[in-house]
Amino acid sequence: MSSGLYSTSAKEFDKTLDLKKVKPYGDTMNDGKTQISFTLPVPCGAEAVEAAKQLLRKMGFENPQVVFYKELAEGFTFFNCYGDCVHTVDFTTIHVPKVESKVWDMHETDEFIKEHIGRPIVVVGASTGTDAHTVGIDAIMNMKGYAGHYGLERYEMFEAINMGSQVPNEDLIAKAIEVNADALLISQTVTQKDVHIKNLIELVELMEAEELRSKMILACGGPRITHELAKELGYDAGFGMNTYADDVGSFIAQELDRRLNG
Ligand code: B12
Repeated sequence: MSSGLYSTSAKEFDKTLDLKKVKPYGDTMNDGKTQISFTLPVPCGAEAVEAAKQLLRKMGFENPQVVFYKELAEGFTFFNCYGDCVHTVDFTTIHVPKVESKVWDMHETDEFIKEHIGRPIVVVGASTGTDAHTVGIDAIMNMKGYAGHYGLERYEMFEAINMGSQVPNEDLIAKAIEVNADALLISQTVTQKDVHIKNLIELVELMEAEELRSKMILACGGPRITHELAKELGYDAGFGMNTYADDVGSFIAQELDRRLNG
């Protein structure tokens, strides 16, 4: 939803909303009500609850309340808490770099490819490196898709090859050369010790060494991926949470058209 649409509907809902001073909404506008959960490495009990409340105050929450707590394991306590956030952000100054292409559904994208490219677009996808998470790349590529949005395998005008997970960058590149891919789709879920950055950079370096980088569209995705990060790492686009095949499919179609037809 665009910020413009959001501001219109929320302002209609409550005239006290000031987009220059936005804070969390709970029961009433500007109440700052926030739910937060965390674990402390202390034994479960009254002292643990007091420690959680003191921490909430230090985090900037007024009226801190622990509404649920439970021992996770000996010496560890998990908390669900509420507090009133006193801080605000200026929503009107926020600018987030995003993929700029128009988002179409499967039929619109297929029609565009027929008309402008005239042949199926070949896409190879994988979850690379040690990353074993397959659900994200499957959501984008598999026939059944995700949340009611068909995946690229379902498209008439995409030839989609999903290599699965834990695919070494070298194998991905070999497949891309074998099938003469137009685009590569990389999924990265695990970000511990920035392993996703390492894997993503390594792929770009290998492609550059093979003089392939400019010949293929390169997009990555995952829960911690942003378009901004992807661009920084040398990718053409990055997609985060709540992405569907519609987003990346229409991006690839428009980008390939731009490259082939100017
Ligand atoms: C299922 C799961 C697993 C399963 C994976 C099974 C499988 N076949 O995929 C198993 C049990 C194997 C697993 C293992 C591990 N996991 Co795990 N796992 C999860 C879990 C619960 C769900 C992930 C998921 O499927 N999400 C649903 C999909 C649809 O969402 P998504 O991946 O974000 O994809 C969407 C977008 O990101 C985007 N997208 C994704 N990829 C791409 C690619 C492109 C090209 C595009 C355009 C878009 C796109 O589109 C998708 C649809 O909208 C998450 C926690 C959570 N609730 O998210 C932890 C989580 C991801 N796992 C985590 C961890 C730490 C691990 C392990 C390291 C645990 C361990 N110590 O062994 C191992 C790592 C194994 C490995 N070598 O990779 C952490 C990652 C933390 C981090 N930031 O690094 C999480 C967040 C859990 C946590 N809170 O700690 N895991």
